[in-house]
Amino acid sequence: MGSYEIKKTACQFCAALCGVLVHVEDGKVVKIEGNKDHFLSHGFTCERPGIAPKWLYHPDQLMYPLKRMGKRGEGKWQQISWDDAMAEIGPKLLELKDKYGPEMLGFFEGTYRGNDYWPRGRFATLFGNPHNIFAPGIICGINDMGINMAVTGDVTTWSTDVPNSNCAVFWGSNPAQSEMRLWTHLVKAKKERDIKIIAVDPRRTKTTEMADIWLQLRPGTDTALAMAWLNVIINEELYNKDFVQNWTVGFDELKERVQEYPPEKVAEITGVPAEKIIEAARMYATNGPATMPYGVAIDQLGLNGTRTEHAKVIMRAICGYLGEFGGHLITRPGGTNNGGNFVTEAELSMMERLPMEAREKMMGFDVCRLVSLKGWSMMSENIERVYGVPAPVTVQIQAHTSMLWRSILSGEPYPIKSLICWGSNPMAWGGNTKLVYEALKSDNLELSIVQELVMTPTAQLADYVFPATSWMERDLCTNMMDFASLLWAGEKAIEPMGERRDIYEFFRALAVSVGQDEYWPWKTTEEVSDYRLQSCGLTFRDCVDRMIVFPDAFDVKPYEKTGFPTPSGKVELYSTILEKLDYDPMPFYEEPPESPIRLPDVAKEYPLILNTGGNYRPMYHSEFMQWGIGSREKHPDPLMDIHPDTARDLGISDGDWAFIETRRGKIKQKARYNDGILPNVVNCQASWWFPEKPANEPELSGVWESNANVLTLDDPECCDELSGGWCNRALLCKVYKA
Ligand SMILES: Nc1nc2c(c(=O)[nH]1)N[C@H]1C(S)=C(S)[C@@H](COP(=O)(O)OP(=O)(O)OC[C@H]3O[C@@H](n4cnc5c(=O)[nH]c(N)nc54)[C@H](O)[C@@H]3O)O[C@H]1N2
Ligand SMILES: Nc1nc2c(c(=O)[nH]1)N[C@H]1C(S)=C(S)[C@@H](COP(=O)(O)OP(=O)(O)OC[C@H]3O[C@@H](n4cnc5c(=O)[nH]c(N)nc54)[C@H](O)[C@@H]3O)O[C@H]1N2
Ligand code: SF4
Ligand SMILES: [Mo]
Repeated sequence: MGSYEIKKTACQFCAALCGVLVHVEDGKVVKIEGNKDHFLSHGFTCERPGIAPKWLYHPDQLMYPLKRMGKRGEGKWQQISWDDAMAEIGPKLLELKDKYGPEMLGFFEGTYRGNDYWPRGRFATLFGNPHNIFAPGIICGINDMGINMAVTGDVTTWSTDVPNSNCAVFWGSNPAQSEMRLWTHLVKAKKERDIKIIAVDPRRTKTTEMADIWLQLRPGTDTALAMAWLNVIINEELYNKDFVQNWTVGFDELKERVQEYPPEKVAEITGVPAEKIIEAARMYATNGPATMPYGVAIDQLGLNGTRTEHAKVIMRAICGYLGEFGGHLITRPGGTNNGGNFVTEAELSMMERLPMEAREKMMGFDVCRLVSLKGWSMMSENIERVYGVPAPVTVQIQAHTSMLWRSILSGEPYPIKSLICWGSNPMAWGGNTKLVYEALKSDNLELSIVQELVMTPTAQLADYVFPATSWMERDLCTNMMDFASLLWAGEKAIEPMGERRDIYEFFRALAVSVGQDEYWPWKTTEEVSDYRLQSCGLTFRDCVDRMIVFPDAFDVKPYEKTGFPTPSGKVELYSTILEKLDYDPMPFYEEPPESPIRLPDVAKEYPLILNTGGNYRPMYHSEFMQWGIGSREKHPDPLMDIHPDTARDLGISDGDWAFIETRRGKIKQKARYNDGILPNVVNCQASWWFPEKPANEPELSGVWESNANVLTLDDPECCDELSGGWCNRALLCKVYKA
């Protein structure tokens, strides 16, 4: 007799976590549809769940743990059991810890694909490791969260409320490709009620086409532009006077600072006419409630990254858009908005057990101070004072990635000897791929562990590769980003295939292998979820039925009851936390590190400005590159946007392969004519590799051919001083026909 079941969970192909119903026939996933009863997604899905069944059963999926037999990257593997592998790994980790200290270990994360970060946090704390987390998060929002927390205490950047907004600003983002659910809301809002839309982007996209105002700026000049908006908003008195008076400190200092950025001067820096700057600032400030979602381009500007985010936070605050529907909602850790409390991820990470001396060992502790444990400890005090629980830690902090590669190779400031990589492909995301490769190949690195779905170029260079469950094979219970009072739950649709394990079980196995057994009493995600929910009188199964716990978590102006979790209890326009961390307490603009103005001599050889990134469907970073599931068929080749006039001058026709070269290296992509990109700018897609090409050395599945990170810049002096973020945008390159 055949069986047919429908299982309730959330899609985890991206961070939107849409509620879905997974149809399972005879133990196999056959179809996925949106769940209309879901509190946030109401039945919406993008096209990715459509490719899920083919993806899940694709032959490239890993099923068993593997141990390297030959040299790194040679492709000689032996299947090994989890137990045997852990019996080798545990003693090795302890030996390295003994020799080099617990800080010798680093972790790679990606976009939080199991949506549970705390098992890594707990493991690191108990190991005595200063949370040496190296991840693209630092060029993707963690700096943004950090600056939000420093200025407002709350993380408001993710909880942007477009459906109720009168004006939405897309600054360095293109939701038409990157966030389909938000895009759907936007299209609907524009049809129904003429929501104002502003886009800030050097390149024409569907988002800029829909915008009422499109500011086409020179790449990397965003901080100057944002300061000019503030100049207009403050000098024309368009801000929310009540809010500024009652809920902020430092307004006078800010007012003085923005005088350095009159629109006329900023027009020269950015190339955007002064009238347009003024018009946009007025539109944002006078069409409230307005919202300004995060845009990842900003976080990838190196030097100027967090400073732009800083100016954006200030704008949201002084216009009175925090804690408002249609603006930016404030959610609180652990469900505290409505009295109920589940055990938060921060609590599960047991940070209180990590002594200050250990924390100070974090790679970059005194460098990227806003996001290292140095800044975190300062901010967490305020969070605990106001909310009674520690600040989120597992996605809120980050070590210095560009220091990491150098520390492996040079041993300075201390050597990283072992890496654990989970749900992440640094050979595709890391800035300056050549350096990433040298570090991952280096004999100085004594133990390299990857947990993956497929044999990525990164996994090909590891010592052990463990198979991971896809989201369809695991239970889900997470309060994503921890700050949210919401908690998502879902049940596995099918049992894990082969010997795949989820992140909890992966880190539990590692933990047991180094003697942390007593702190990991729960064997499965379901067991630990029951523990987390006990105090709410709920079980994991109850939550699967509800899908989201505490949907009433969004409170209007919750700060009126509690104040803001900052030292002063107010939004600190002049940030005392930044001041204490020895940063400028207010944002300012600097010329991008590799620009034609800063480096005119380099620009003679590399005359074009290079942006790398810009999402495209249905790929997710380096994922779904395999043929046969319906994604490569839609998007077979890597594409470079180039202005037709520029391309013709270079003898490049639409669709020609072209080389793109920077001082770091060269790749090739196919030219795509776009007469809406600035003529002196090209845009390359980011993390390409070709799973159909030969795996292992030297090709590593084509990771050298078209991966834009071969071109990107991660010199420590060019990185963001607040966060350590490196430069994927606003670089210098030359382009020629291949
Ligand atoms: N030049 C340039 N570089 C960039 C960017 C850019 O715009 N330009 N964007 C940056 C940004 S914003 C980001 S977020 C990063 C993304 O960087 P990553 O998050 O590392 O993304 P991927 O490279 O796709 O690697 C994710 C890996 O996780 C695996 N995976 C998926 N689901 C699971 C799971 O459930 N469990 C486990 N164990 N593994 C899983 C996938 O197979 C894939 O290999 O790239 C960054 N790099
Ligand atoms: N299809 C798809 N969707 C995704 C992902 C994916 O890999 N694929 N990844 C997810 C992740 S992890 C992230 S972080 C988000 C990111 O998604 P978004 O925030 O939308 O960012 P991008 O698509 O990388 O880039 C948006 C725009 O920034 C512009 N840009 C480049 N340089 C500059 C600059 O100097 N200033 C300004 N103002 N704009 C600039 C580019 O032209 C581009 O159009 O998308 C998520 N959604
Ligand atoms: S937007 Fe698409 S990929 Fe992301 S969670 Fe929703 S259905 Fe999944
Ligand atoms: Mo990202």
